[in-house]
Amino acid sequence: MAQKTALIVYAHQSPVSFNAAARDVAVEALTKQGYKVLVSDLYAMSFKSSATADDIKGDLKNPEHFVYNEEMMAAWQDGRLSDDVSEEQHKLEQAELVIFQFPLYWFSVPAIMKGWIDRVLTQGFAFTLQKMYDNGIFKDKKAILSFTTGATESMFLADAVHGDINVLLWPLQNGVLRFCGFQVLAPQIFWCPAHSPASVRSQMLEAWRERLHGVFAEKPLSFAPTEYFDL
Ligand code: FMN
Repeated sequence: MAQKTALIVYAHQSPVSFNAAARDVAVEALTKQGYKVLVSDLYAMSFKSSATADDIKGDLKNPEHFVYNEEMMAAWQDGRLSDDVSEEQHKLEQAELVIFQFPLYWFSVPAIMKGWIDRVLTQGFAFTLQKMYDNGIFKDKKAILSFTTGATESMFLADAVHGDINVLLWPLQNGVLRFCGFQVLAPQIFWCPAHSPASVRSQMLEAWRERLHGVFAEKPLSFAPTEYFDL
């Protein structure tokens, strides 16, 4: 049987950060289960975050009016995407599980990871107007947002200062992941590791390791089925 593959898309500048430790735990736990683990270390790769015409090799279809998604779709079809985008797409194709590991920046992913989303999940490759949500291209793949926060859990409640964490996860979990068909597993949230004692940080990492041992049996989060809507 072919070896299963997991991809960790990782965004942190420091190899001694909590995020790096969470990545290492995932690499170890998944490798132990026989998975081939690919890591895209975005800062180490100096991954380009801006979606521009440089992502396309050869002539543009319409240089007078550049439309990024249309040019990217045409380039994907013709094998003219830049090498960095193609390489990430190739990793994603192989992966049954994708973990996005990042520190929460402004209620979202860091810009470098948003760049990965903008540039790698091109129309045609990651979705079409017919293939999205329940019928999405990546419906056989699972994805997890695994992230650290600066704030505490009690600050991210519906009646607390930052509001319900699920509200800010909606664009990423529904608008990006589920839109492309991914089965979205529960987010892994490491609350405020920078201000937690070492013992709490170790417990958080151990809980992550423990979770990853059963991760392939986890039931995905439920979203409203596409058939509820007129598309
Ligand atoms: N923490 C939050 O709880 N909410 C935020 O919206 C948020 N935005 C941030 C934006 C920037 C640009 C930076 C640098 C930090 C932000 N933080 C925010 C704090 C980081 O999430 C926190 O420092 C990080 O998760 C700690 O993980 P680390 O120890 O691995 O660096």
